[in-house]
Amino acid sequence: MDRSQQLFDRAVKVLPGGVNSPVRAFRAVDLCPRFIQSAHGAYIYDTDGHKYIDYVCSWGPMLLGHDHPAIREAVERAVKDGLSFGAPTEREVEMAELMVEMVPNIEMVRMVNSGTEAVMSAIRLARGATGRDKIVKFEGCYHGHSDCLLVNAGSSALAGGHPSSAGVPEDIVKHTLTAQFNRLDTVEALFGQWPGQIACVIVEPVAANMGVVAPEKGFLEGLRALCDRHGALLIFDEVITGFRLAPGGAQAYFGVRADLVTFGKIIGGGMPVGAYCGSRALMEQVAPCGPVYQAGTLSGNPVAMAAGLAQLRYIRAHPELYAGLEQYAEELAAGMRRAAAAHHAPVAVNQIGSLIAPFFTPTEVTTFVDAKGSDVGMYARYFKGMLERGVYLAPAQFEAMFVSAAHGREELEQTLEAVDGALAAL
Ligand code: HOZ
Repeated sequence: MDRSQQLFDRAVKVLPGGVNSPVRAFRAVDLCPRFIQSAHGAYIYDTDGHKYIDYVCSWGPMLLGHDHPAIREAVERAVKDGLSFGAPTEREVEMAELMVEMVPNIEMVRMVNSGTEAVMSAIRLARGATGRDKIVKFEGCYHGHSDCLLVNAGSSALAGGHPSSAGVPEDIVKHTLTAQFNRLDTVEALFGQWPGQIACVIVEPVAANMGVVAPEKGFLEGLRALCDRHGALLIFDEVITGFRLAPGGAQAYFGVRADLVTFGKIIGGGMPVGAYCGSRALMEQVAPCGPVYQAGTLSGNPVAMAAGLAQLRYIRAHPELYAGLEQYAEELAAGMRRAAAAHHAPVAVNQIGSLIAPFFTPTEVTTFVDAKGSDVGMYARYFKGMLERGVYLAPAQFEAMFVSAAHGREELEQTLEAVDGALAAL
């Protein structure tokens, strides 16, 4: 029995499903999860000494690859000064200044500890600022695990068969309205049905928790126009797209303005961090300036800020890295399509920036309905084939593949060889 299996056998006795976050249990691919020992550059290493090219990248934040020296050294320096103070530090100011400089349309930042917290707080702020209760989200979009957003959610909520969670009171979710991603008419209908009652529309500008689905031309612009017309706020959940599509995130990439923007792990360079941001007028509604309450001892944690600052400073100094990320992802996606055609495998490969998702379906995937139509059993077999060939993918269909700046020519060729072998063996 290998070490991962031994650890998993112990884990299931003391952790629900053997894990601290559902997708890691590998249930969607019907395997024992690999327990990870370490990671460096484009690679992760499991406790059994196997080496994998990593396309999970901690679900996105390892944009520069694992164990990047600039981030490691910044963390080592910060640790020497102390781990947590529950009081303001210079790094928080530097971090907020840097974010305001890099991200369009934001003037103020509130740091929190995760994407879930950021989004939950942004929704509270949108409701507080507009005096309205209803919110619009998209089916298959995932915004963390707060009560009002666990309605028709994506990611592991979807893969595990519980897109709307038990334990969430009907009274709370009655204010959550769901529309269809890339279908503006469904949003327009909700505004028609609930005039003057919708506080905000929240969207992942690229849906990346149903696989990866890019916004069609005009979709984000249309959301902006609808929100303006009806006095609602537009929230971009940039937990995945922030600092990944571009240094300015999806607002910069697509040229569409959001009223509030939420970030997650990527601004911590791998440490637990999140933030919600917006105009001064909106953000000054948050306590202690205004009546919207939100707080946290670990918010702006000095070690997490050091890691995040190092990552964002590196990105700002090396904007050329985005062209490299995109080129890698384009070549990988093109190679995956070629391999699928050669093996007569029904695969639609979606790619935008450094995000990729293969869907096991013969039709193109532009909506959640299309994504849900893909063959998850086939994805599971493909996942296993890739793992056996040294490539670590997301262990569920409804997730993204993340490329890092540490992925190079060698990794690209090895991955494409693995794709060829895994598709041939399906
Ligand atoms: N919800 C995350 C994927 N979209 C997974 C979090 C994790 O297991 O680390």
